[in-house]
Amino acid sequence: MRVKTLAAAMCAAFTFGVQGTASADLWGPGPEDPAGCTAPVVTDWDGDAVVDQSGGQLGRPTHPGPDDMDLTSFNLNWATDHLVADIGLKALSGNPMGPTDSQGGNNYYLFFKTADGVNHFVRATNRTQDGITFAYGEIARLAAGGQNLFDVYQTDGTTTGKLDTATGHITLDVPASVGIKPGDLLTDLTANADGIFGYDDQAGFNNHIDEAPDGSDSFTPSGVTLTVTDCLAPPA
Ligand SMILES: [Ca+2]
Ligand SMILES: [Ca+2]
Repeated sequence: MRVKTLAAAMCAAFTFGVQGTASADLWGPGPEDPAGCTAPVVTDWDGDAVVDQSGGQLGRPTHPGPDDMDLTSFNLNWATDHLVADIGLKALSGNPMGPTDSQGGNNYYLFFKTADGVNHFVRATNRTQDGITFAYGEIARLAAGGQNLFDVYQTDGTTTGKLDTATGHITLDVPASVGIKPGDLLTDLTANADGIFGYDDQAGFNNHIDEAPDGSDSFTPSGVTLTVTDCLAPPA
C-alpha cells in the first residue's frame, strides 16, 4: 500500500510538471468553486480510474476501472444543520466490482481534517455482501520509531446517504454530532474510490482506483481547503 501511494504521488508531481500549472484549481476540467456553492470544490478528470489487481505489489496487472469508480468531482455543502458530502462519478451502474478487482466491493471516501487535526471520513460502500451502506469515521495513523507506517480506518458509526444511479452522484450526511458548523475551516479534502483486498477497510487492504485530486489520500495531504459555507444564507 505504501509503495502504491508513493508511486501515485510521484506520478502526480510529474503530471503537474508536464502540464506546467501550479494552480490548485486545475485538478480536473472544472468549473470549481473554493466555497463549494456554484460548483464542486474539486473536479477530477474522467478516464483515470485504474484497477491494480495485485494491490500495489510488483508485476502488477492493471486495467481501466469501471465508470462507477471514476471520480469526476467532490463537494461539501452545508444543509440546515449538518454537512453533506457529494461525490460525483463518471456514471453509476450501481453494480459492485467483481471479487477479482475488489473483494470488499466499491468504496467511496471523502476525507477532511478539522481544526483539531482529526482526519475525518464519510464512506459509501456498495458490495454484494450487504448492498449499499453509509458510514463515518476517522483515520488513526500508526507510527513507529518516528516513521508513519500506515493509516487505520476507524469507523465510528453508520450515517445516511444516497447512491443515485440517475445522476451518478453519491451523497453522504456528515452527522451533526461531528460538530462542524459554518465558518469552520476544513483542510486536506480528498476523495478516493477504492477497491479492497479483504472483507472491509479494517480487515482488508485498500487499493485506490481513483483519487481526487490525483495522488492524494488520507496519507498524502491534498492541501485542498474549504471554509464551510451556508450557500443559501443571504449575503451579510
Ligand atoms: Ca477520475
Ligand atoms: Ca483522479
